[in-house]
Amino acid sequence: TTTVLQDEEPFSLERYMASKAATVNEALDRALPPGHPERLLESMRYSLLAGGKRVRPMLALAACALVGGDEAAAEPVACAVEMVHAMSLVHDDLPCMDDDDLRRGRPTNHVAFSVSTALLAGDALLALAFEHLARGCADRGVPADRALRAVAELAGAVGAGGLAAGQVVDLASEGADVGLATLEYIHVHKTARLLEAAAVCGAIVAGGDDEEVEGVRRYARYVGLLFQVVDDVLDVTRTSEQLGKTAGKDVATDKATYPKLMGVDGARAYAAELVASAEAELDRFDAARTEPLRHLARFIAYRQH
Ligand code: GRG
Repeated sequence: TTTVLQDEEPFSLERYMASKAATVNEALDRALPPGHPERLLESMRYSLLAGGKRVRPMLALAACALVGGDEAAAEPVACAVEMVHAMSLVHDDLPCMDDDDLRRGRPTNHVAFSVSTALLAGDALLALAFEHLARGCADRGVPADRALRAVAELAGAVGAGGLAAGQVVDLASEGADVGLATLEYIHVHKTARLLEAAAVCGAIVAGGDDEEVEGVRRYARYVGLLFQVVDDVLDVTRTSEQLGKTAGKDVATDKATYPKLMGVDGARAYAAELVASAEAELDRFDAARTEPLRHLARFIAYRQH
């Protein structure tokens, strides 16, 4: 026998994220302009289309749906925030910044191409982000005032009050005795601000009111900090496991971290506080629409690696 009405399957974050990532990857592929100069476009594709969890696009789509919007309206936001994220990673890896050779398990952009190409590919991705956002909103009939607010929000997250601020303070803090306030400043600007812009812009293009938009902003900020606190705690756990295996070998720990500044238990307690605060922000919304964001916060809090 068949039943007409079936119980809905329980929510699976993994399935949800895989499906959003697939949608976004297709849209990103279409968003990259064809043509010349080939080397520049190849370098842009290299960093935009290979790997990445697509957490920021997912936040944009989920925040749009959260306030009752049609997810298609947030596609330009989802792509734009991922373009900004990709360019920030390309620039972050450059010799004048963190000087990294590997990213997502393969050579960094400037190693695979060249420093000058990587620099320009980053610049071009940043410009493309805003072009795609503005054009995409217009094409989808997103009201111009919403589109403009989204553009301003994203620009704010990138500039001297956002990623660039976080990076400059991070670079200046290398080897310095950094306190909790500076550590938090770096993470809020390097990580939380873009996550925030992703969610906020998703809610804005969907027509969320000010209260909804600010609730979404606080949720994303808590999640951004949570991400870093948990990362730091996992680093300690991993390091002590490694130390067990390679007894006597010292691991470089000159960087300020939450466990270092508040102890492992203190950092764990802070993470618990952050996930509770993030979830509390969702209580104002229609419960049926909060599932993806609720599960994302819990996943970030309780992940094991
Ligand atoms: C903004 C003009 C301009 C320049 C960039 C380099 C820089 C200034 C800022 C650094 C930004 C940076 C690298 C922040 C780290 C953010 C972070 C938490 C990265 C890891 O994000 P995941 O885990 O990565 O989402 P995947 O690989 O999954 O995409």
